[in-house]
Amino acid sequence: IEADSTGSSMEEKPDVEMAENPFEPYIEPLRRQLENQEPVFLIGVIVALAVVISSCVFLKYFLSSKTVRSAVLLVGLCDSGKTLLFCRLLSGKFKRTQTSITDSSAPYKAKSDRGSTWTLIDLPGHESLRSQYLEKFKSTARAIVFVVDSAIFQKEVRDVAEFLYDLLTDIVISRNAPAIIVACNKQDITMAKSAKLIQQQLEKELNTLRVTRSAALSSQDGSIGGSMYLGKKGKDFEFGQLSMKVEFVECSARGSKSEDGDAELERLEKCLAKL
Ligand SMILES: Nc1nc2c(ncn2[C@@H]2O[C@H](COP(=O)(O)OP(=O)(O)OP(=O)(O)O)[C@@H](O)[C@H]2O)c(=O)[nH]1
Ligand SMILES: [Mg+2]
Repeated sequence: IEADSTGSSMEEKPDVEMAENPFEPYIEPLRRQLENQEPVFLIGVIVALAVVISSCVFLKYFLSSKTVRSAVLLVGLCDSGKTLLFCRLLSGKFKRTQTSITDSSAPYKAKSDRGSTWTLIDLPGHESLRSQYLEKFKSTARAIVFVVDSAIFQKEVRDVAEFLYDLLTDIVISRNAPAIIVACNKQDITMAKSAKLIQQQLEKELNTLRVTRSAALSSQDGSIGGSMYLGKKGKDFEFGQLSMKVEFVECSARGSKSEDGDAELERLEKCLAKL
């Protein structure tokens, strides 16, 4: 039985090969045609093919990089108001919140004529979670809303600056250069610091941090361990020196009329409309 079955399969083999190559009758005439052509014609065909292939590769890369970076991240220290801002931006309504332990996301339609839709993502601010969530979403960020509690800014300035430093010197973030919007939240509280003052104090604090942190930088291109040098060497740090645009806006996710009233987010919404 074994000999029989092997014998029959060997007999069938040439038939299968014939059937598998339907282009066989065309190959020989094509080869003859090509042999008769001028070499210049052949080079032209090869160049044209190369152009078509490289255009396809370029288009695929260009389109995918455009579509992937459509996230607007809400980041900041614990209790700065990210989750309330997230709710207000999406529905306009007030919501009681609890400290976030995971991310949440939803489509956000910008208030512009174009009406682009971005994915708004609320990240947890807790120290032990914030870097792992930033790592997860940073490459998709079209914009990063860095939320600051303006009412207790003085007390938190060092922590705020440290977090912002990590974010601004991140290699992926500085390469993609998403818009950075520093939302100086809780402006309804009387003690709240203004956006201008927060910007000045952060520039000062980041300047100091740069001295302590950059002592660790050694490589020639200024990058080591996934971080870049902040701003321009030999000059006091200013946000204008960065590759990304950094804007400071005042807002209040709670609003001056507390839970019943509307939030005050016009300037933040305007920034998001420009993306
Ligand atoms: N007065 C005032 N309170 C606010 C404002 N925004 C948020 N809050 C309050 O601040 C507290 C913290 O707000 P959340 O939105 O939960 O803060 P969060 O940044 O998400 O905090 P984590 O999830 O822990 O990172 C809540 O009690 C909010 O009601 C604001 O603009 N003004
Ligand atoms: Mg939260």
